[in-house]
Amino acid sequence: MKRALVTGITGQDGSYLTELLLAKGYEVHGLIRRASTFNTGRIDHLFQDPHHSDARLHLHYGDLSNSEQLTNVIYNIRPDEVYHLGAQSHVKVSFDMPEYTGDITGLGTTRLLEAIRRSGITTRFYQASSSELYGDSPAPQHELTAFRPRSPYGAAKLYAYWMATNYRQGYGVWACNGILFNHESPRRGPTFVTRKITMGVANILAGKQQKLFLGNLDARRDWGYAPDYVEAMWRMLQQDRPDDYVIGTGEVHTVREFVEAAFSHVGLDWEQWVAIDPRYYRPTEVDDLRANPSKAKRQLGWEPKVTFRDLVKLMVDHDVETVRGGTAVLSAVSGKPIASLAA
Ligand code: NAP
Ligand code: F7E
Repeated sequence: MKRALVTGITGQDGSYLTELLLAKGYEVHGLIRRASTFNTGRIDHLFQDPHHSDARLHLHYGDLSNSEQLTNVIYNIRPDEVYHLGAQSHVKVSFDMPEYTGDITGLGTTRLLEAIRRSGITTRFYQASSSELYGDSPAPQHELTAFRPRSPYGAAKLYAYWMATNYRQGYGVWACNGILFNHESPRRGPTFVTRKITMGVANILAGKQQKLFLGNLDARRDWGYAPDYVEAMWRMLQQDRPDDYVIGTGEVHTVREFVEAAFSHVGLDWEQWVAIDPRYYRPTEVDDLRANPSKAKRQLGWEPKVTFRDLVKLMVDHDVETVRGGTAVLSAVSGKPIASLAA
C-alpha cells in the first residue's frame, strides 16, 4: 500500500485529492492546523476512526511555519509521495499580509524540502505552483513562458517553485511543479470570485442578499474543475522522471462572463444585482491567464472533463440547493451572507 502525505488536506484541492488517493488504495496522512473551531468540514465525510486497524486516513497537527513538526511528520510517516498543497492561497489577502504569505507560501515549501532532505527518505514531491507565476506575461502561457508575478502571493510561489527545482537539481529530490491555472468547485473558499458569485446568486434568489459587490470584472481567467486537476497532480508523481507541467483548459473567460452565466442560469439579470466596490481591486492585477496545456496532454494523457458552462451550473446548483436547505452559506457568527463580509 502506497503512503501519501498531503499538506493543505482541509482545503479545496486537499479534500478532492484525498478522495482520489483513498479510492486508489493509498494510506493518506494529512497535516492540519489547530483551530478553535472545526476546520475539517471538507474532509469530514472521509474521516475514519483511527482506533480501527484498517483506517487509511490519519491526521496530524502541524503548521508550515514550524520546521520541527514538519521534520517529525516526514521522518515518522516516511511517505512515498508528498503533495504539498498547504499555503496562504488568497492573492488579495497576500497584499494585506505579504510577510506572512512569504513565510507560509514561500518558506513553508523550503521547510518541507529540508525535512525530506535531512530525514534521508526517498519520496516523490508535488509542489502546488500556480499560474500567478506568470503575472503579466502574455497569454497563452506554457512551461517556458517567463515568470513575472504581480503579487506577494505570486512572488512567494515563485520562490517555492525555484526551491523545488533547486532541490531536484542539487540534491536529487524527486520534485515536480504543477503549474495549475484557476480551478473551482462547490468546495472553493467563499472569498474566491467564482464561489463568491455563485453563493451571491443563491442568496439573492432566496431573497437573503440585496447586492453582490465585486471588484475588477475585466480580468480574464482559465477556469477548470478542481477534481480534474487533482487527477493531474497524481499523474505527475507516477511518471518515470520528475518534471514541471502546466494544467489548465486553454479556454478563457472574463469575470463578467462568469457573473453573466451564473445569474442567467437561474433566470436573473446580473446588472440589476451586481455593484462594483473598489475595495476588491488589487494594487496590481493579473489581467489575462490562459493555459497552453499541450505538454500535460502529451506526456500525462491529461484532459479536463468539465467545461466552463458546466462548471458554472454545477456551482450555482450546489449553492442554490444549500440555501434551500437553510445551511452553510450564511455566516454562523453574523447571520449575514459570508460573501458580503470577506475579501
Ligand atoms: P485552499 O482551499 O485555500 O487550501 C489551503 C490549505 O492550506 C488549507 O488546508 C489550509 O488550512 C492550509 N494552510 C494554510 N496555512 C497553513 C499553515 N500555516 N500551515 C498549514 N496549513 C496551512 O487552497 P486550494 O485552492 O485547495 O489550493 C491548494 C494549493 O494549490 C495552494 O497551495 C494554492 O496556493 C495552490 N493553487 C491553487 C489554485 C486554485 O485555483 N485553487 C491554482 C494554483 C495553485 P486551513 O483549512 O486550516 O485554512
Ligand atoms: O480572483 C477578480 C480578481 O480571488 C480572480 C487562487 O486560487 O487562482 C486563484 O487566484 C479574479 C481576479 O482568484 C472580485 O481581481 C473581481 O482578477 O478568484 P480570485 P485569483 O486571484 O486568480 C490562482 C491560480 C491561485 O494560485 C490562487 O491561489 O477575479 N475579482 N471581483 C475578484 N476576486 C475576488 N476574490 N473577489 C472579488 O470580489
